[in-house]
Amino acid sequence: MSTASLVASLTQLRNSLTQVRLPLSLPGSAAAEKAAREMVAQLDDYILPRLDSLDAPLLAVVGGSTGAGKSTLVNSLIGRVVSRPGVIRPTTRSPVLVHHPGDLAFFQSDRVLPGLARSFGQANDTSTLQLVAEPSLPQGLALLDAPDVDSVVTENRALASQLLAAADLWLFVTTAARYADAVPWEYLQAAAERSAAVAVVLQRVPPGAMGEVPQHLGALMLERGLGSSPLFAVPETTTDDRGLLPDAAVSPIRDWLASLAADQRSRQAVVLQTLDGAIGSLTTKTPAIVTALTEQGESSEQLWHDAEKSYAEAVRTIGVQTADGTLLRGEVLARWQDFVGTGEFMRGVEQRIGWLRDRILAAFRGEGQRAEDAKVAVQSGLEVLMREEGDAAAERVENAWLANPAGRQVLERTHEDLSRASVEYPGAVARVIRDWQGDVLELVSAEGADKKTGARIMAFGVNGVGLALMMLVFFSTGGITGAEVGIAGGTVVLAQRFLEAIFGEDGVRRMAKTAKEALDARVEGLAGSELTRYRQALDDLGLAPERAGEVQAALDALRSERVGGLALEGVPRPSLPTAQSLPGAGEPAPGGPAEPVASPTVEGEPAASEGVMGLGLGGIILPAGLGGGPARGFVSAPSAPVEGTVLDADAPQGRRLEPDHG
Ligand SMILES: Nc1nc2c(ncn2[C@@H]2O[C@H](COP(=O)(O)OP(=O)(O)O)[C@@H](O)[C@H]2O)c(=O)[nH]1
Ligand SMILES: [Mg+2]
Repeated sequence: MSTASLVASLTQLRNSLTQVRLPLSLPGSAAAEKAAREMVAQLDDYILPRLDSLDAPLLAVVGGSTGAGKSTLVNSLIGRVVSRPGVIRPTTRSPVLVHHPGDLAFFQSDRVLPGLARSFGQANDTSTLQLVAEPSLPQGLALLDAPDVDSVVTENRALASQLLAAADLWLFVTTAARYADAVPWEYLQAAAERSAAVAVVLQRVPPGAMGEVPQHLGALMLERGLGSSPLFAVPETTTDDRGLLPDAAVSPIRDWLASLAADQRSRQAVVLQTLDGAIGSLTTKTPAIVTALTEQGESSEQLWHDAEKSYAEAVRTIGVQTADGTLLRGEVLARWQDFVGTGEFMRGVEQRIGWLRDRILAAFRGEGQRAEDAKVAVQSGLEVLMREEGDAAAERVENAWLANPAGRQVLERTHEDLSRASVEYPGAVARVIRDWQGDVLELVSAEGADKKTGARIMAFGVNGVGLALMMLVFFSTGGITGAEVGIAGGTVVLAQRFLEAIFGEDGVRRMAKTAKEALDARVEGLAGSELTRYRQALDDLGLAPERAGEVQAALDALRSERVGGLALEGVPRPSLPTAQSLPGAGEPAPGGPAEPVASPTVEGEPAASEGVMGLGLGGIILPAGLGGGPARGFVSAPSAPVEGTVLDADAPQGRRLEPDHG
């Protein structure tokens, strides 16, 4: 795997994630949308810039809850006040990044955290990073004092998360009084899940609790996957007039940081661990986003299906009722009978067909107002049917959508009244009927192209012939059989005989079929234009059905890039520093020199020392004593021996503990 191809697949993932829109609020969609946003931010703020310059300085972000002593810690590590400790809260102050002057270029550019402006003086907004150059800080290490993770100010919290996501190393600060609080643990848990390099600083431990509290926190860390992270316990002391802690209280932390900074391989180990963890967490978080995208698409599909189904039903109902005789009732029948003449000729149709024919022919010759009335009756009969079915279809869709959370959301968002047919519908219905009547007349005229037939049609008038054809259509599935002929049936038989006399039996059958198909097609078109309202409402959601596949493809590409974890071309994975490699860490442990020291042990559980995957420095580190004088900063580190001691729960405070091999 080359860095370039890893960067390419990460960029592909980034670009597809920026397109993620989950407009329907479904279970998990808000979380997935937030995750996608955060993943893009982490790619931009950290992963991509870090891959671009693996040897850039290590950024240690100091995070934790309000008043935990983050600013105090940063100041005490540096030996001067670079970040004002907060007294009045909540305050919005730009986060302070302390760096070696030689590393300025790395932090001044938009290589990391490109969304934040840079300032060299105090700034008071959450979109600026205040840069402070500090010559005593070792080159290759920068400290960032982040806002409170539990700030009451939303932007502060968001910025704290963003900064922690951009950290090579988290220096997580908590206090003896509040280390069990939920919010900081959510962050620590998240760090553990993506195996970010973490060190925990436990502030303000009362002298009497030195044996117990760090041990308990260590056990919690071990339980939650942070067993390989070092835990620094800082005793409760008074701060000096500048608000700094005594040097001895923080020197183990400073020495540890300095030793990391001094050793390029250790630095790289930290970077690779966090980077690998961050990339790994992208691959574990992405499937939920693909699922969320798929679910949005499926919901929208389901809603579209509901709409289509309902309109298909309307089309079917109209199709059936324009053929089964339903229409040949009331006005249509009355006007048709007015037209052809009523009364006695309805009797004995079959026997007296010859007489009837003469009667009908006579009636057709007399067309005029009566033909017009019958045509209007046909129009309004069809209109009533289509409008009723149009409203019923809309109502069915609305009910189906109301029964579905996604449907309710679409109904709420749309400006259309989807509870009934569209305002254009009645006009469209009238047009469709007129057009169909036009189709029928055209059909009749076309048949009339044949001279003999044409002459007959002319004799009766195109309108009358067309009307007879419509009557036939309306009863085409009515199943007329001699014995069962009712009044409607009788009139239709009349029409049929009449038409057969002009066009012949086959011709009539063919024309009736063509006319019916033309009607069905027009009704289908009508439903289609009503359906556009639903299509529009769903399209307005802005879902892109191809998105899920794109994100999945990017994920697959990334997965195939990092089979077996991050191992970059030309960047050998360094072995991680162990406690023994720290200056002054004492003799190697008798059982195994490579083991880290004194992981917090919990009864019945294995010591964290068995997993040397983290910083390789799990364990609890206590200060040796508090007589160390005022804060002195990094100047003399790391040549001075580490003053920290590693806690043994059973040993008196301040004595070294040999590794626990139990
Ligand atoms: N006595 C004492 N005060 C501390 C200690 N650490 C922090 N403080 C005080 O606690 C308050 C909050 O500290 P600060 O560093 O601003 O916390 P932050 O919100 O995490 O940055 C300040 O007034 C500090 O002076 C400590 O170890 N001992
Ligand atoms: Mg602070």
